Amino acid sequence: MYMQYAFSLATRGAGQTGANPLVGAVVIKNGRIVGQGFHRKIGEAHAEVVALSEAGNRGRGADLHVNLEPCCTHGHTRPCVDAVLAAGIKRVCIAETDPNPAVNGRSVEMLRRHNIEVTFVNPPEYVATLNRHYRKYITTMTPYVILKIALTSNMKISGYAGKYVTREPALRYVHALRGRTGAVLVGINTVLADDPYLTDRLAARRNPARIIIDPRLRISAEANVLAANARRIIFTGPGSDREKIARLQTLGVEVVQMEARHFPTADLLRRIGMLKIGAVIVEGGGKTFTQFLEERTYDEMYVFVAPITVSTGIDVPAASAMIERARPESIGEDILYHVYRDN
Ligand code: AOF
Ligand code: ZN
Repeated sequence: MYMQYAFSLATRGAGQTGANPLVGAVVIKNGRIVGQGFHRKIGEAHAEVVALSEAGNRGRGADLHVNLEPCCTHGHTRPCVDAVLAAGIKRVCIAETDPNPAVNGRSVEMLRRHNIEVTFVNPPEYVATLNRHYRKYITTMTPYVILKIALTSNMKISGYAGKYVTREPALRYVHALRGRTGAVLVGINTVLADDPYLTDRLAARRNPARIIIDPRLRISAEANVLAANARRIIFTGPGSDREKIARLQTLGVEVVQMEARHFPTADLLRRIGMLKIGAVIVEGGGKTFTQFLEERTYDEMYVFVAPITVSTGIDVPAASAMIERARPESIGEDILYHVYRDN
């Protein structure tokens, strides 16, 4: 029960923790909650520290329930194991060890060496999914990649039918997905054609970081996607206009210059990982989507199909092949195919 509660606290950090995990912690003394917390944002206090400081002296002899093994590393913050020892906690219940190679069971050993009981609580079903993004990132140093595309029923990316192919509630679904993922990536063609905002309109505070692939730096400084309500990152090629780069930087835009105009997605993902982004949703257009698909550098894919047909528009044959092995699900009038890449 307490672990379930720790999980629900952990999910409150979704989309905010960047390269860090989702962690919730509860301190229990004599059957009562005396402290609780979650990891709000990368760079800020860890869940255990929040919960333990709320508990204060009541932490002596108490149990700590936390979904992830406490850390023993010095990063933005001091090691949580030290805080656990200092607080006089008697028992630590965890759901999984920290897949970070720098932790990975070391804290469990350390706690046991200090005669603190460590219990693994049989994780309910969703423990495997809770830190799926983090597990990929921390073991590969590249972000978890979600592909998302909206197609007409004749499998084209609409060339003219307006910005939105799908409608509510599929749009709402995508906004929530952006908020949970924490970063959105698009190619420059999509920016020029649609001038999208790529926000999480459901929770403006959680606007995802926005990454734009723009080899020739064709973006306008006034593009909606560059609105200063989140982190904005442009990947460009060699030889892009230096003055324009400087101007974008004064607007707070991060500009990364790659060695070539065309770069493999694997290189791109390594660079995104270096920016401490743990998960990204690739929202097109067709060329960007197809490149990730063909280079097999994605982890999960969402294809929305709307009940309209267009005669022009970009064909995405790779998407039609993928959805053949997916189970369709209705989202309002649209159909969603959700698949994981099979390894
Ligand atoms: C926990 N509880 O709430 C988090 C943990 O740079 P830092 O100090 O934020 O440390 C990041 C590392 O700490 C991260 O890679 C992971 O191993 C752990 N994150 N651990 O016990 C938390 N956020
Ligand atoms: Zn920690």
